[in-house]
This record gives sequence, C-alpha cells and structure tokens, in this order.
Amino acid sequence: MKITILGCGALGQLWLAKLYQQGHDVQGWLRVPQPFCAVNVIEPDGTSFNRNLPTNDPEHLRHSELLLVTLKAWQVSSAVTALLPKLNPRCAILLLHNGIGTQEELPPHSQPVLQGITTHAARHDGNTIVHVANGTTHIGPTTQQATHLSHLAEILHQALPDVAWHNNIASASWRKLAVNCVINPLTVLYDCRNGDLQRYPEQIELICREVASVMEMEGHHTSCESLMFYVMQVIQSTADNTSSMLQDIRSQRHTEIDYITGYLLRRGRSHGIPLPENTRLFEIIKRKENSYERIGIGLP
Ligand code: KPL
Repeated sequence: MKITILGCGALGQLWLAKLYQQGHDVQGWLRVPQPFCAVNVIEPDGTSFNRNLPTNDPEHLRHSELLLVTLKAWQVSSAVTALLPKLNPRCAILLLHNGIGTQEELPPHSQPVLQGITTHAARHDGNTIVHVANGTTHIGPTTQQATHLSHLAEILHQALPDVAWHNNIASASWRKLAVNCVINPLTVLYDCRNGDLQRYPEQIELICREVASVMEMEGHHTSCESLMFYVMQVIQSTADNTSSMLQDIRSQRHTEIDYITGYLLRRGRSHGIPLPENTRLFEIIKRKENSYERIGIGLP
C-alpha cells in the first residue's frame, strides 16, 4: 500500500519503520523538505531499524491511499489543509494525536477521515527513537466516506500491533480526552511524573465529574466513577512517563491544551455547563505558555 506519513517525530518514525518492514511503499512528509528521513528506531526488545526513507515526493503523495498524520494537534489543520488539493480523492486521512477538534478546522473536502488513539510510547533519544512500550491503537471513522475502511485496521495491525477498529470512535476519543484532561495539566501543575498523581484523588475526581457531565450532554453514556477508574489505570500503567504536556512546557514548546481542556471547555460552553476546575487548569497552562511565547520562543 502507498502511504504518506505527515510528521516525522517519534511516533511518525515508528510507523514509517514498521510499515516499511511490512513491505508497504512509505514516504515521510516534512514541513521543511529534506532529501530523506533518517529513521533509527530501537524496539522494546533491543532490536533496531536503521534506514533512510524517502520524503516529500508529490507523485507518491498523489497516489497514496493513506495519509497518516502524526503531528501535534495544533499543527494538523494548516499542514493537512496544504496537502488536501494534492491528494487522491480516495486517500484516507488518519489523524493520530492527543485531543479532539482538529477536523473541524479543515476546509470543506470529501476525503475519508479517521481518528486514532494510541497507547504506544516512543521518545527521542538524540537522533534515535526509542519505542519505550508497546500499546494499542484504536481507529474508527469520523466521516461517512470512511465507514467502509475497517480493513485499514488489519493492515496497520500487521505492521504495529495491536490495532482495533471502532465504529464509534468518538466515545473512545472522549475517554482518552478525560485521561489527558487529568494527567496533562496536573503533571505540569505539580511538575511530576504521571504516577505521582495518585496523591491527588480529590482533584482528579473534580476533573472527571466535569468531563462526565459534558460527555453525557454529548450523548456518550458514562459516569464520574467509571472515568476515574479508567484514568487511575492509565496513571498506574504510565507511572514512569513524563506527560507530553510537561515535556512541552519544560522545552518551552506550544502545548496541545487547546485541543484537550480547551476542547472540553468549548463543548461545555455550548451546553451551558460551568467547568470551574478545568477552566482553572486551562488558564494555568495558558499562562505558562504565554510566559515564553510572548518573548518569541516556541511560537508555532
Ligand atoms: O497521552 C498521554 C500524554 O502524555 O500526552 C498520556 C496518556 C497522559 C501518557 O503520558
């Protein structure tokens, strides 16, 4: 299968390596074109993949059947919008990022779009990508044109298991949003690893209660207790992680808060639901971001 991967960060390079090894015709797409993408991945079992893979070939893009987007949420709309006129009308777009709301920012188009959520953990170590932990990727359609694309889950599963297909990906995305609304801002607030958040059950409950109230209004049946149970499981299973938001803040980069807590607040506002705890956390993260972006560092 011809596949273009937009965004060659840790997750993008992991997918490039895995899909290439499975025999797919892959290329990376970089904002600043380079002759090739040097992909160097170390697997959890210590084996490694090291190869230069092609990038930014417009002919390849025109024939790609899948555009896998592994950018940060705030980078998605401008990057995908620029590629839309160059895509084959049947090329599926799979968005794989934290948070929700990027799709609403795209101009009108008729590409099939899918949303994905992954628990694979990969990080940069110099020029190497360390695939820290295996996980599961959940994908599903967010447009009518994508409802018949369940075979994509099998193709991706062969390359980087596990991949599961969900006809209703929105519910899974909201559950993941709850996880990110808790872990990401709180790890910044307390400047701690994910596992240390087990010390703040009352605050986690406050956040989950607010998320559950918005989810109910959005038609996703849930409860504060079930969200909290799920969030606590993720806190334990990722105990040693430094959350992506804490990494962004420490490196003075733009965060994904607008698509995590920010998205929750926008949906809450449209239903007239006050969300005081999430509003407070949103403002704290924004203040931190503004403190370095105001002086011109880390601006997207
Ligand atoms: O998605 C994550 C992130 O860091 O962005 C979690 C699940 C919180 C793991 O660290």
